[in-house]
Amino acid sequence: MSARLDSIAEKLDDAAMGQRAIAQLSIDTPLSIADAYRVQNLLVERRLARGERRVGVKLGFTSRAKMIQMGVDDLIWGQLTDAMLVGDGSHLALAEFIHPRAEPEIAFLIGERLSGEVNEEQALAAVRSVAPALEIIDSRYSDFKFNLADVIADNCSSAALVVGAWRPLPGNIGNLDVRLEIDGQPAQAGSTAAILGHPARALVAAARLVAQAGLALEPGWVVMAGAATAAETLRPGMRVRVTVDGIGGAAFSCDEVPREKQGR
Ligand code: OOG
Ligand code: MG
Repeated sequence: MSARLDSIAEKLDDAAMGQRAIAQLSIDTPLSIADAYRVQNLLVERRLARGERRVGVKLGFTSRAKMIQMGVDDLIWGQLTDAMLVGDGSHLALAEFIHPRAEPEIAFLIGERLSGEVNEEQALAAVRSVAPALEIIDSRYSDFKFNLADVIADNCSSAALVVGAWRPLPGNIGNLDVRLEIDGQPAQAGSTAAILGHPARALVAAARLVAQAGLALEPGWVVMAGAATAAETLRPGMRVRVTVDGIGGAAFSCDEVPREKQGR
């Protein structure tokens, strides 16, 4: 293990734990994509060493809306742990994050081990159920500014996720309306078709990418397919809901931020 990469992982971990943004690495510590994934692994190892458990993976930048919002041009994947799970309908403590945003997604629950080169039919056959989901992303970099290597090292801005009720895969998930509401008002609208043309392709990509890292999508794991629309910045007291036609909804509300965290 490279001490240099581990010290970068430590810096990112400290930033997340202390809710303090750091400068993007590419300014003075540019990383290759391969090294960025090594840093991500070291970062996740730190979480596992604290007792967290792997619960799945997430895809990032599977939609044009997200690529455009963040100014990047390739698919990325990150790792999810149980500490990131937030119950549907519950409160999110904003003080635990730096500058969190929410985005509407769909989540797959893996029923059968999936890894390597698979086609869309094989990928969907390995799925036990599907759910509407909200991802809470929180870049550890100032102003949410990063390049691909930066964001990969930062475990793809993973911070928390809210997964709605699981249900069997409906007949066709290729073009379902996805809506994000804030305080009861429409904020973002899209379609599952925005996710790589069809969200099954996110599963295909996840199976291929984890295999390159010597892993598999394991039964019981969650795969977040990536946001169908741009993300929205969270503010104290906000109520956030996703609705995916034919799949259902999921929601959370933001707590008020304690006084000492205000004005950051
Ligand atoms: C990186 C994470 C991207 C998605 O769904 O596209 C992502 C970020 O936007 O900070 O989770
Ligand atoms: Mg996401």
